[in-house]
Amino acid sequence: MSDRVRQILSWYHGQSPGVLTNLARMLNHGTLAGTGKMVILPVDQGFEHGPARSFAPNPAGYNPQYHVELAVKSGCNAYAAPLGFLEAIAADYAGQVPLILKLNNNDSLFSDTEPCSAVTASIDDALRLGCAAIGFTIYPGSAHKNTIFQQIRELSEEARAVGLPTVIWSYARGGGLSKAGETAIDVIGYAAQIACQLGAHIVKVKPPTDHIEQGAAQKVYEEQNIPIATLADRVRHVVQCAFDGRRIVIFSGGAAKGTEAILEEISELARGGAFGSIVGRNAFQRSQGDALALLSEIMNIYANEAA
Ligand code: FBP
Repeated sequence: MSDRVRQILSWYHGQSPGVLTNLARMLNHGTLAGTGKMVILPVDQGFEHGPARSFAPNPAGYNPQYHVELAVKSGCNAYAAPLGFLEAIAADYAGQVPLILKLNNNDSLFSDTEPCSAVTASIDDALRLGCAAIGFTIYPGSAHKNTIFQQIRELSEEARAVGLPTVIWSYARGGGLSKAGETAIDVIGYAAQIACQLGAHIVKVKPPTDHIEQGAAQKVYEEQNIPIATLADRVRHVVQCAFDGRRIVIFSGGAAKGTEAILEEISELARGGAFGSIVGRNAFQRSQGDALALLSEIMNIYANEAA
């Protein structure tokens, strides 16, 4: 057990041995094992965006086995997916990579400005599949936020009781927020804080921009001179919003973009103190060779930052 992993686990003081063991399982797996950094492969886009939008750019990805192979070969800390994808591979790949079962999902067939994902799997499913954690998306800002918050309260309570940590995808979204506001620095910091307050052990947010959405927040950012000029500044602030860095905060990859752009972004995330990245489309929409090369470069950036 490295000093860094020991230190991170100490921030989760009071959690059950099962939760701590599963957090350690993820932190100690793969290329970044022991560094305190994580790279996770999430493949729920087939459900969230539809199969063609997700897998046509690299048709090998229609096959559930492709993604777990990618996660194993690249040395990801964990692989996250909905029930169907995990059921298709969990037995054949048992013990090869920690799994995170996405317990709720939303689809794009009904476009709702006030999103609310459906609960699509259970804690029993996560245990049966040998998962190291549950995953859950919350939409702070949605008119359905109270229902969503109550759902995760119940599910994470159940998960804790059986020693499973909770990973919260915290995506602010809803009629009261502008499109730019969804990734505004004040909103992303707020989304990270809400996830932590809901008991997330790992928080996932989008990289923040320097836009400030809320008038009341704008005043404070200006008066207190909170640095938000660079992405690294903003990431530092988001990590501070997550219990002053005492919760693992990782950042999503977003729509597919060029290798240089993504590596530049990852360098800034790492400089700002991100604990890692959760990169879906930018990984599985490339050929396997290109994805392995990209994930290896991403992991190198985090490893160098940790060293
Ligand atoms: P990507 O790296 O492909 O952006 O994946 C991260 C992720 O959180 C997925 O788990 C999820 O399907 C997707 O982003 C949601 O994206 P959005 O709701 O913004 O379209």
